[in-house]
Amino acid sequence: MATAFISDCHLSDNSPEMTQLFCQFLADCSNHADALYILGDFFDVWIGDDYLGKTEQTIIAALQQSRQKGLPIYLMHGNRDFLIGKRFLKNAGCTFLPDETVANLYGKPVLLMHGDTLCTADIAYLKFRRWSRCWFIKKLFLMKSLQTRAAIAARYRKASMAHTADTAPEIMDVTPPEVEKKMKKHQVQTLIHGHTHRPAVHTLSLNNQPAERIVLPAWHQTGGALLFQPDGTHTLVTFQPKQYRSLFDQDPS
Ligand SMILES: [Mn+2]
Repeated sequence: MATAFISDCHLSDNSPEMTQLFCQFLADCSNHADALYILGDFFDVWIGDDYLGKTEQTIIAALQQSRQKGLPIYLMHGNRDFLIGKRFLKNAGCTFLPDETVANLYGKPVLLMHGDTLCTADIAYLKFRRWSRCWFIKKLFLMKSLQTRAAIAARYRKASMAHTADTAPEIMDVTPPEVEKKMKKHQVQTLIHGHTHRPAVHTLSLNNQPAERIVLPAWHQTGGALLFQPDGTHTLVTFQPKQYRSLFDQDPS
């Protein structure tokens, strides 16, 4: 058994092969994993729990099925899908995790984050984040028609792409002092996050002890996950659409 972590799947009607790949991965997890953690940007955009397109419906049905099979599923907001609300969580059978949650992984405290707040050099984004997460801004947005919300989301998406293209890569990455600050605050030696789309295991020294920061892969052409074993060892894995094979089938026989 192992615990699986994913983030940045960016599921949408534009990439049905990734939705299908996620469903295969999820079915695999419900047969073999202890739990699944989704650390944000699961969906490419979320304009409200009342919008249920093809992708949303497929995913809710699949999550529900896995939940019924006994797989605990945890979900954190990302910067794209922070409007996921109670109705979705209930329908899908997911437990909500606030950003900066310390999970107990087989006895080891591990800090879980989406990762956007670690990129403190990107001041323009952090300003937008503060504004957009304001409860009344969210409420005002959700009061608008689905059509208007979709149009606003598309406009922000365009602005965000322009911002990404205009901003130096190091500004879009995490700032090491912020990583250390968060890890010290939560007294952990392991941090798992997504968002930057730069999958890696970074080792660092914290309080004179070895520590690590694990960055989850984004789902572009391939899917990817972190598998965390009960003994604390872990692997980042990737898998292809149309040729999915169990990630857990390692029984020597
Ligand atoms: Mn993100």
